[in-house]
Amino acid sequence: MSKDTASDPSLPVMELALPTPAPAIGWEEYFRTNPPPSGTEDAGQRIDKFISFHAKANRRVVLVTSGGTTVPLEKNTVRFIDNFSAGTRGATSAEYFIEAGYAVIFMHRQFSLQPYSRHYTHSKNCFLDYMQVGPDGSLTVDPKYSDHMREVLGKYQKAKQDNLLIMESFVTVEEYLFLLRRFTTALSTLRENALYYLAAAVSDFFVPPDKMTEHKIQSSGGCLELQLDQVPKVIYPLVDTWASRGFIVSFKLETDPSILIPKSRRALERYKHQLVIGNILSTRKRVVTMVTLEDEQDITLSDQELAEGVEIESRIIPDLVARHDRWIKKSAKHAQ
Ligand code: 9Z3
Repeated sequence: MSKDTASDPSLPVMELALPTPAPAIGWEEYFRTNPPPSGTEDAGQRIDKFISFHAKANRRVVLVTSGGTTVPLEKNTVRFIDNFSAGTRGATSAEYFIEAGYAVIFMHRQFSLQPYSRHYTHSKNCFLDYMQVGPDGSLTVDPKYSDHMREVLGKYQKAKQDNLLIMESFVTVEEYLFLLRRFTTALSTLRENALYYLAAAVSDFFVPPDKMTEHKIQSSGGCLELQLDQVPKVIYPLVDTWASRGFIVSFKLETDPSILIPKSRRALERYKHQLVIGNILSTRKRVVTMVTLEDEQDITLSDQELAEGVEIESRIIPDLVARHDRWIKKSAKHAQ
């Protein structure tokens, strides 16, 4: 709350404004006091089936989270706060994981980019621009695009035929948290064969249901002052319990390059997972840094590679697969 408003009781204060900062809620209390959003269990059962299908084939499975979460400000939501992410990182990575032989659980923000279709959605072209009508009235793909489309279509159909991709969506941070717990717990049955690739941009702050207005906030109430509670850091239980034994990769997004590596390393020390991929908002498509407790390695694309359309995920995923190989071998050695 701003000083002026706090000291002048005659000024209107919205229902959302709180006088003192609320203490951060722990993850156990969060899950105890919030009911699971509808659809969580149905999605969980679809994922159970997918995992057991691939467990029989002894195939590795990766959970890719992708896109940004929203934080609704009203129960009947008109307004919400959003986190930045188009879903490019997650959708692109999912394709390269499939190419590397993994089955992919793609947990994404509704309407953000998806594997394969990403080549044609959210682009400068409307999908109709890829079509043409022949002299006989038949509808075909414009030959300018057909080579590329044939290649993408082939990969998409193969992924579908081999049941290598399942997609489930979230919108709010609450839906994200409940799905994440459900899916990681299910995937942990694969132990070291599971990889967790947490690329979604997750809100750090939210309005808990008991502090949320039922109806649309009225502008007639004056300035809107918001105080948001902290979202519980679920990466603690994720590493410790839900996904234990799997290879866990989180992303760190910063805008100030000078804090990227220290903050990535601090996350590793705190949560004790295997790898943080650090990226800077403005250069995220050209350079990322693979940070472990021991070292850090940049993956960088040259200007020429960028101009040729090389995607940085085509370098990130093979690097991760090699790390995951080593993780599996190391765990097998320990077990002997
Ligand atoms: C990322 O850092 C992703 O690489 C991007 C991808 C969101 C930058 P796009 O989808 O963008 O290609 O447009 N994801 C994680 C972002 C995040 O919120 N990280 C938190 C943090 O940095 C930890 S969960 O503290």
